[in-house]
Amino acid sequence: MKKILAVIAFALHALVLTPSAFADDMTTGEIVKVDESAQKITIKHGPLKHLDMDHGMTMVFKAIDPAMLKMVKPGDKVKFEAQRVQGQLTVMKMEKGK
Ligand SMILES: [Cu+2]
Repeated sequence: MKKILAVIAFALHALVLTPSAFADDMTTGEIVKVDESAQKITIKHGPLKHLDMDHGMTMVFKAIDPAMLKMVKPGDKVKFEAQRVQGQLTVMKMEKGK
C-alpha cells in the first residue's frame, strides 16, 4: 500500500511540475509605468510568440499579484512570463533583471 501511494505521489508531482516547466517562457522587458490602483503594469517587451506577438512592443498587462507592482518602478529591466487569463494579458511571474 505504501508503495502504491508513493507511485501516485510521484505521478502527481510530475503532473504538477511538467506544465509549469513547459509554460516557463520568460521574456525580457523594461517597465514603463506602474499603476497600482488599476493593478496594471506597462512593459516594453520583446517578442511573445505564444501570445502571437512576433515583435516587441509596449503594452499594458494586468499583474496577477499586487506585490509585483511594488517590486518594480519605471526604467527597471525585468524578466517576466505573460499569459492570457480570461481574455486579459496578465503577468504571471516577474523577476528583476540585471
Ligand atoms: Cu505585446
